[in-house]
Amino acid sequence: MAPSYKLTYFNLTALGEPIRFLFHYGGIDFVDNRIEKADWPALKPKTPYGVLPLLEIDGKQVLHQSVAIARYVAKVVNLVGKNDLENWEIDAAVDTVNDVRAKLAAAAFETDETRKAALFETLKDDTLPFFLSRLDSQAKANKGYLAVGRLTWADLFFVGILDFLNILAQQDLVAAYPNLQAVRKNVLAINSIKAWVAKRPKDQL
Ligand SMILES: N[C@@H](CCC(=O)N[C@@H](CS)C(=O)NCC(=O)O)C(=O)O
Repeated sequence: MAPSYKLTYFNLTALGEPIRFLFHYGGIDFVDNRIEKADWPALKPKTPYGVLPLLEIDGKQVLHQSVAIARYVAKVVNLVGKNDLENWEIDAAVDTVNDVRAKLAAAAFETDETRKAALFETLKDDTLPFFLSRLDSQAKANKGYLAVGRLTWADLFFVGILDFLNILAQQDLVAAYPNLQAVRKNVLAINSIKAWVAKRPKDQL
């Protein structure tokens, strides 16, 4: 019997969306369990590290850490590399996207307005051009994908989290990067992903 999956996250794209993309890509049923903010304080102490997302398998095992969960689901849906070196390339692309996320989050969630403005200046002038130009070259070398010259979970990870990164950055991060736009286009052209994006909750961030 096929395993049953329950993904618990907030009503956000953010860290949950790459995992949702992977399930939809593979045509795998899962419960998309979205926690209301009001219910979170009661649930938080019952989670392994006090954060979401979590993936429950067959009501028994509880997996945590969004990237590790995405990698697990990527194996289930066959979007991983063919050998260790390919898997390194895919993992490195995902980790680089996550480095960008961490830098954006540090600025976006800064509460001191002066410090926040300075962090956004550095992002605009240095950090974002540095990372995005390199990621764009990588996508060019891989013909519209982030790694190994074909679709992998790194692409679904990037496009799944991109809406959230754009909210943090207050801009479309790929606007000046045609090869990253190609990655987005390639992922959003996949029928199952297109269908999911068309029907997913609209009130989420
Ligand atoms: N490294 C963890 C980070 C998880 C994380 O920070 N989740 C946030 C939401 S994006 C959370 O649960 N925040 C609620 C809280 O800290 O109380 C992962 O990737 O799963």
